[in-house]
Amino acid sequence: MILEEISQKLQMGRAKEVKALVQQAIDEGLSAQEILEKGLVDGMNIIGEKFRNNEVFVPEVLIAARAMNQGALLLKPLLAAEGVKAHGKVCIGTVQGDLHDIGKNLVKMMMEGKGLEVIDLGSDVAPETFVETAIREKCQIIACSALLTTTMGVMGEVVKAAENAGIRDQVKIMIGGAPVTEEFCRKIGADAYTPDAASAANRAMEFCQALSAS
Ligand code: B1M
Repeated sequence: MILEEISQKLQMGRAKEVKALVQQAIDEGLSAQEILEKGLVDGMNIIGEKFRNNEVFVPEVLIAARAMNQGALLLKPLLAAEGVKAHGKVCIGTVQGDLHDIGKNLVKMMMEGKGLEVIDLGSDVAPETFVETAIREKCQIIACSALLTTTMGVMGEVVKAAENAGIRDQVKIMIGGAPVTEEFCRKIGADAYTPDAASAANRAMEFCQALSAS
């Protein structure tokens, strides 16, 4: 079945083949949502689980994500036309003073793989930029990454900036990155620490589902 084939080729990182199969599925009359969820997202979920279990590593995830993006590009206009709404909106960035963005990019890709809309603020992002973006774009989640012990403190400033802007009860603040811990998360008053990209995406989905149910 073509959707299974899309999922498998995505897991193998075969961007060109994924793109061609997605086009074939569109031509055969499958809906964009079905192609997205049962083909692309399915493949990305499997890669995410394997990554979490150390069965595949960063390069495999990056090439799978590239294949996902190629396929998703073809679906984007169709999804808009079908009126498929994203499951939620996240703004993500690496905090001020920190230029490490590989982990952040993986988190972004996994979240997109779950059907979330992700605004990527890049790296070296000031606390106010996270908060202003969340307000302007009506994000349910602010997601912060830090790789340096010297920059992880900025995550506490993001929490404070959200409090000062009066939006703390309207956004969930998620944090992660190699030096970050659950204890640190509690200390700064953020909502969730997750150790890897796949669990970050799962938790973001849980937050968005809970918010849309309330
Ligand atoms: Co730098 N660097 N680096 N570096 N670098 C580290 C982080 C370091 C541990 C190396 C070392 O000394 N052993 C060390 C930090 C020490 C510390 O603070 N404890 C370090 C240092 C010191 C520095 C500089 C200060 C070096 C210097 O100039 N003297 C400098 C700082 C620059 C700056 O940021 N201002 C620097 C620069 C760089 C490069 C630019 C050369 C490059 C970054 C390129 C880039 O990102 N575009 C770089 C790299 C590549 C690394 C290492 C080698 C690899 C980091 C990486 O990408 N890992 C790193 C050493 C190491 O980790 N072995 C190191 C792969 C990535 C997939 O993992 O980002 O941890 P990670 O993401 C994971 C999880 O943490 C999690 O999910 C991902 C996977 O599932 N995750 C989240 C990440 N964000 C999340 C957010 C979430 C949830 C989960 O929720 C929102």
